[in-house]
Amino acid sequence: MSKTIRQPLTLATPLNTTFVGSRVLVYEEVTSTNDRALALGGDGLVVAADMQTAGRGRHGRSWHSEPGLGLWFSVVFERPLEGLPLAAPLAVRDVLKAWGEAIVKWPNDVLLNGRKVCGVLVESRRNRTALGIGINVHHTEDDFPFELRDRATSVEMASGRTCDRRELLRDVLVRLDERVVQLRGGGFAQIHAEWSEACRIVGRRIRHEGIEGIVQSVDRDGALVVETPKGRERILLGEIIELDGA
Ligand code: BTX
Repeated sequence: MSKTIRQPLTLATPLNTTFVGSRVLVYEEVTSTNDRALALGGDGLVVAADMQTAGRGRHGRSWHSEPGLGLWFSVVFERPLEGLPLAAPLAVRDVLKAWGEAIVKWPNDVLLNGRKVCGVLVESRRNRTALGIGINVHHTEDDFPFELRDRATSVEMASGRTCDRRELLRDVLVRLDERVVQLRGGGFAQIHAEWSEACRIVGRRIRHEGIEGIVQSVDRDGALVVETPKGRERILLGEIIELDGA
């Protein structure tokens, strides 16, 4: 059983948010904050942990969660919320702009100065959804496993400045709340357009599992609609290789 509440991650000031952060629980150790969030439930609940023993990414990949060095947290939503996987990276990007060149990489990574600093994982069980966000904060290059060193970064590595995880968590939760208010208020189309623009993928030539073509648009689910010599293809999952600039 994991122990609760470790001081460094508690939130110093009230969030004054509408939905996100109705409760905030900080654990020393969990398997995955998404697991804990889905088990506990409660709209707006935030579950954060200093350490995840089985942090995960998309499609069964693992998420490297070095203890104490990043923000590993999840937010619970008790009703389906279309657009959440698009809104979350926009919120993180908007906060990380203050720390370097922050961009959204399709489908929902955030890069800082060209390297992955954040990953987003949305998982649902019945009507309950957990939005999991991982942000590397205090890492130096040596804190990443060898295979990630040329692709990953942290907020402090990219900016060369010291970052307070509690302040960063608060900033992200506040931005996320604004996006959730927007989505719940019928703002899906606006968020979709903004995310589509942010990914800078439309017009690019890409390759994905033998398919090569030009991205025409991104649909409501975030899938790429690609014009290929054999007709239109839809790519929702997996890694893509960008072959040229827009
Ligand atoms: P993803 O599948 O896009 O990214 C996973 C891939 O990213 C890995 O295969 C690896 O190549 C790379 N990677 C792993 N760890 C890191 C890291 N720390 N920094 C940069 N690159 C890395 C992205 O999935 C979704 C990640 C969500 C993580 C959060 S943490 C809180 C919540 N709980 C949980 O178990 N997952 C989410």
